[in-house]
Amino acid sequence: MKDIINLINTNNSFALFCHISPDADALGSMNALNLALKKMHKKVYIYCDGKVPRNISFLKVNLEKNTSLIENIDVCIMLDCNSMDRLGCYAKYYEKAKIKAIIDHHQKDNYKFDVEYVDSSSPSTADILCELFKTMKVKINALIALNLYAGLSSDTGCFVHPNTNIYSHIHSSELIEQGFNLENANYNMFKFKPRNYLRFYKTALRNTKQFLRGKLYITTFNLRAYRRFSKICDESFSFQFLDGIDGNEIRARITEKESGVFTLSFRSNKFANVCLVAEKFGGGGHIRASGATYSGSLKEVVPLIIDACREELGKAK
Ligand SMILES: [Mn+2]
Repeated sequence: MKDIINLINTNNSFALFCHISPDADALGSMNALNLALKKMHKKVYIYCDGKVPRNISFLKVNLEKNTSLIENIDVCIMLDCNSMDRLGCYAKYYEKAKIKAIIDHHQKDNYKFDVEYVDSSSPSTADILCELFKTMKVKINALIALNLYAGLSSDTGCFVHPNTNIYSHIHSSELIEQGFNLENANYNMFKFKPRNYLRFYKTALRNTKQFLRGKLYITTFNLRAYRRFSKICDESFSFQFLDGIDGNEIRARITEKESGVFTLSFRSNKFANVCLVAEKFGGGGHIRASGATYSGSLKEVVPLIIDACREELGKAK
């Protein structure tokens, strides 16, 4: 933390980056740091390869598109991710940075950054920033608090995932004290469903199959289904309806985003380490939530997923 504080105190301009297909922790953390640095009269631009999901538009994230601004920046910081490929189209700009820094809570990658503030035991990047701001005595206003709350509550699944700890609750209570609209934030993040949700739900249900005697569910969206639903519905919804079914441990989602290119996402309930499953496909993430990309065909990838999950499930007694 000392190094990050020193970095902030000794530089004046910052470009912040978070991961592709951003979630509330990626965008909320990045925006909270953006607002805090601006309060310290720093020049800050924020970049993300992806749209702000509709249900977190209340975070008021204003993404910068002009990449020529990055050229004269002192420091580039990536948040809530640990590798270049997670930055999507902005990786090449980050790579050219004078000083490369990272603030993150994922398992550390091999890449060497100039300044690193990584705590993989932390439930969210937002929690890490809560500690940083406290130490730096940054006065948090309601909008900064809202962005941090969104990050820490979403990465803990509204305080139910096993990563939830006493600090998630302590930080959250300190943030709520700043007086943002808590009811609105929780409604949008944890209850909101898009208008055409039922159509999406029916298709998702039809495209879900059970394997390994129900321990594994795989939901598939081919290119046609993806194109139809990406307009109406954030894909994260496709996991929610399968949450917590007795006897199930792993849920996998295969989404064909381009012809022959599949995004693989994994979630586990209680014991399976789906980060190891994703790593088999060159991806990564957390023990309970992970992802990867696969190029090939659906016919090939389904048995590979089943094998990888069988091996992971076999480790449990
Ligand atoms: Mn996160």
